[in-house]
Amino acid sequence: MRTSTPLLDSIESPAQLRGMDRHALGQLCQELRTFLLESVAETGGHLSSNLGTVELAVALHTVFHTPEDRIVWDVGHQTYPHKILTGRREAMKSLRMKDGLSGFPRREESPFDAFGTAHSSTSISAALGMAVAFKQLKSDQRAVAVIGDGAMTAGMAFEALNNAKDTGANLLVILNDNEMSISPPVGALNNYLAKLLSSRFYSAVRKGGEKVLGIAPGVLEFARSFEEHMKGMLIPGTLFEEFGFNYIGPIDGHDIDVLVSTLSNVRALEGPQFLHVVTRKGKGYPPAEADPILYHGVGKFDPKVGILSKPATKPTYTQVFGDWLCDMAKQDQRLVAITPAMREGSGMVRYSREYPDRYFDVGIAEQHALTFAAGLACEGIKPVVAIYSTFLQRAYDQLIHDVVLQNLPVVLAIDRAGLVGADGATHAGSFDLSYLRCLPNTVVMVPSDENECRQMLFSAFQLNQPVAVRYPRGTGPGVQIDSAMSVIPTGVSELKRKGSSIAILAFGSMVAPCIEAGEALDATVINMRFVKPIDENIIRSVAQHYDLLVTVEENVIMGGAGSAVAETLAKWNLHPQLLQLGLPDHFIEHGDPAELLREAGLDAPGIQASITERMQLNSGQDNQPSIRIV
Ligand SMILES: Cc1ncc(C[n+]2csc(CCOP(=O)(O)OP(=O)(O)O)c2C)c(N)n1
Repeated sequence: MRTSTPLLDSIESPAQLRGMDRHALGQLCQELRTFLLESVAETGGHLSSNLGTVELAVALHTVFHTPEDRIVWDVGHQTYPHKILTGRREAMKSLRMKDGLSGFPRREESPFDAFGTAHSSTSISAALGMAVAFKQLKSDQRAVAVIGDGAMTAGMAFEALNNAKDTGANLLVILNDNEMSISPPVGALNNYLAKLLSSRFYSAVRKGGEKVLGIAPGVLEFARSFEEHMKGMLIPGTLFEEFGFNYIGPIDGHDIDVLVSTLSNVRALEGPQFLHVVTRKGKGYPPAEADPILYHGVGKFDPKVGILSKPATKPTYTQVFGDWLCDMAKQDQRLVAITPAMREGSGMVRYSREYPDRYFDVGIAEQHALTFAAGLACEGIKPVVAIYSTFLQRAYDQLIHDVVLQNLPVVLAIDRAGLVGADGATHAGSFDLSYLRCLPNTVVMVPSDENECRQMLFSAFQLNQPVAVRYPRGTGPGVQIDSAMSVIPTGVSELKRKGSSIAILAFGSMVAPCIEAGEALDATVINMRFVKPIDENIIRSVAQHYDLLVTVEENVIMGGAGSAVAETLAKWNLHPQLLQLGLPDHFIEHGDPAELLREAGLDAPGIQASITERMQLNSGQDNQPSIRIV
């Protein structure tokens, strides 16, 4: 039974907020927080960060003339209050479900979603682009970037800050500082922000500032110059002032009065503004305040009870990696592990506790993570970079220029390869096989089950060159995992099933459904194990002995593992029938992972159906030349 939220229920558009008195806005925030909690508890999704942005979303939509003024939410995982206020309250039921609301802002979803985000630290660049466009168009529209202290650690955020002053555009950057990334924040910037927050001087200025910013604009200039003067006397300009921003804050991001009055005044200021807002992750829901990491991303739960620990099931690939990492670190002192701010998601919590001196959370800094690993490798250390497929995209040049070109032994443990489900297209690992296999010096392995994943990670660690092991989100077939580790010979595939006329060359997560399809079709099934080097011997052999070769991968067909097979056939001038199955040439949106795979035709019945269809097509064209997709 949902708590009643009469005021919130009456809001169909943020324009309605603009005439509301402060008391009503306070009431609205309360109802919004209640609705948010109950709604996310029913659907699952991001919780802690959204509980922290309730007042900020209300204040922004009250003060700024959205959607004409643009709000760009960094990462966008904290936009549920914004979605609820902008006509999507009812649709929250369908959050992250197929054909339902996205968990992130999307331009096609609403005119209030000014910019699509999900990968972090893009907001300042995008909002700056908008602010400069408004300047050029002589429009008085405003552009606002809302960025967390975690997202602020990425180089790209600073590249944008660095560029802003010269443009002189009316950009407002709001730093939503909750002193947390997903896990505790890392690095010097975090220490610096903590200093800004704890400084008694700033507390004083803040109190003064609240008053100052609440009074008439005429007095504001005087007050600001007084504040500038005070700052100059006591401490040098803040880092953000050195970048040419007018720094304001820190202010309490849960005090709707302070937020509305401050934002109203800031909206009237010209040039780049930087507002430091302090919020609490999980605000208003004690279990989430106490454990914001656990409540960062949640499944369904009962808010009265909180999240209960789940009974152990078969291990996820992430856990298989985390266990291997600890075991390998024990065996080899040279191992260090690096994560770009994804300790929990990458299964590294135990490792971080057992090997704190050989554990590096570098912040949301994938590019740095790769080049940092390259430097370590130059000096004989053996770095393992744990990274999601989708986030590795960001470090592609560092991978090529710093790691691969110098042939440095860096192990990439690539998680969330293939479709990821509820997070949708922004987080899908659809491209890594294509963008990795074209790189010289690189070995690319695709485990088909948990044990093979462990053995491949071990094998990768023994090689003296760049190696990627890419594994999917979630659990695998659930095979027994050998604690003993042995090397899998590079570039050698494994016969899984012997059949006739059809040979299925399966890659990674697709081996299990291919075996099922192979049973039904009496096809030979080969676990290819390596995308690079591809097993040329087996491809040459099956090309000569089977009527139809089928490649199956959880990666885009273009340039992927099937393309490696096609290139091998072309190289040896072999022309068997070839059917390439994999992800299509369009983005696959959010939804249930199994359903998405089914839609892509990559479950066992789908694979079987595609092969059958091809066989029928061939038999109907007996006198025609063979169709060859090479
Ligand atoms: C490029 C990139 N790397 C990693 C992530 C995964 N990620 C999502 S939210 C998040 C933490 C963001 O922290 P912060 O900006 O402080 O926001 P908060 O959740 O604390 O509100 C991370 C690392 C991402 N979205 N994009």
